[in-house]
Amino acid sequence: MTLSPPRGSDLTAEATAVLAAAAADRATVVLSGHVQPDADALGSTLALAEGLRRRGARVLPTFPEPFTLPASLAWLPGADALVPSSEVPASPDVFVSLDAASPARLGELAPLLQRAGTSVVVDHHASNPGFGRVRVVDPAAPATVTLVADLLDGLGVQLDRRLATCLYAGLAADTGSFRFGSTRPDTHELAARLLATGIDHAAISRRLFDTAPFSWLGLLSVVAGRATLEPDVGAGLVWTWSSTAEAAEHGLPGEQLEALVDVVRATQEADVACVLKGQDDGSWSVSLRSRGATDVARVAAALGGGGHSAAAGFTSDRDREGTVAALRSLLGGPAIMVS
Ligand SMILES: [Mn+2]
Repeated sequence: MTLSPPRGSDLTAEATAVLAAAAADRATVVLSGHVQPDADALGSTLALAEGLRRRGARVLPTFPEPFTLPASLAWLPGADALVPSSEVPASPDVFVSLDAASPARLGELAPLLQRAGTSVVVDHHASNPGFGRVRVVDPAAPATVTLVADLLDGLGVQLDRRLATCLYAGLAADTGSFRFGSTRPDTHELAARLLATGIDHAAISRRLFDTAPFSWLGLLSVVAGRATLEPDVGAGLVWTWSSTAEAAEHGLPGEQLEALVDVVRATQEADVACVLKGQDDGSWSVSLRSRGATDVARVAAALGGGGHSAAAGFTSDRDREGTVAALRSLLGGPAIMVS
């Protein structure tokens, strides 16, 4: 059986050429994922940085402030060599943005898009407006790491366990462990290549998805217990809330709020699940998930955020009720159903 060439080959050709030239010139390359990086943003950053380093580039992998990683990600190979954003050059030869749907998601690193000799944007968000000089933006890609795998192939970098661990983390996270609709035949082909390097995929998944302190169960019980079902809003809405302060009452860091939506979104009677996460500054970080009938990327975009049709988010400076009210009025509108 002959496998077709990588799907992203046309899309990645120019970026591969730019990165290969940078590596050959021993150029300085700053790489960053989005603020509060997830497994896809961080896995993409670390894998591409390591690949470029092996090809000769001077790489500085970083991410925007706050410069802290959740325990679920801090173990990824290369994470210990991440450079604080304050320590990267303001005008590197190349700046690579990974998994960031907009310049705003790069925080204080966004000016590097202009200040660098050139910029490469690698992303898969449907809401990406198009920014950066060289764009590898494919909304059909299930994860940014699949685009990074294409780039590594183009650069002639051999996948080994270290690279495959970073790529698999992003792939498993963004596909919901290959459950989401974005998973395609070539997604599994890439997973097969990654597993063939000998990675411990069970350990990766356990660390990413199935590890939480015992006190998380207490937080979950409170948050699940106050969930509200509104079956008549759009195709049904279920929402609940928590906060970094409430997490702290349970002895937990704010990162432990992120997995709550994965429980809430199982609600059969609601197409849209929403978790409002109160932040230290009083704003609400809002996670939205769809069971398929609603395009939550459009909902989030209308509220200043972005994402994918089945998983998106936004930040709200309104109070809790005001934020839910804004959400209700959008979900009741006509333009957000998946056609
Ligand atoms: Mn992603």
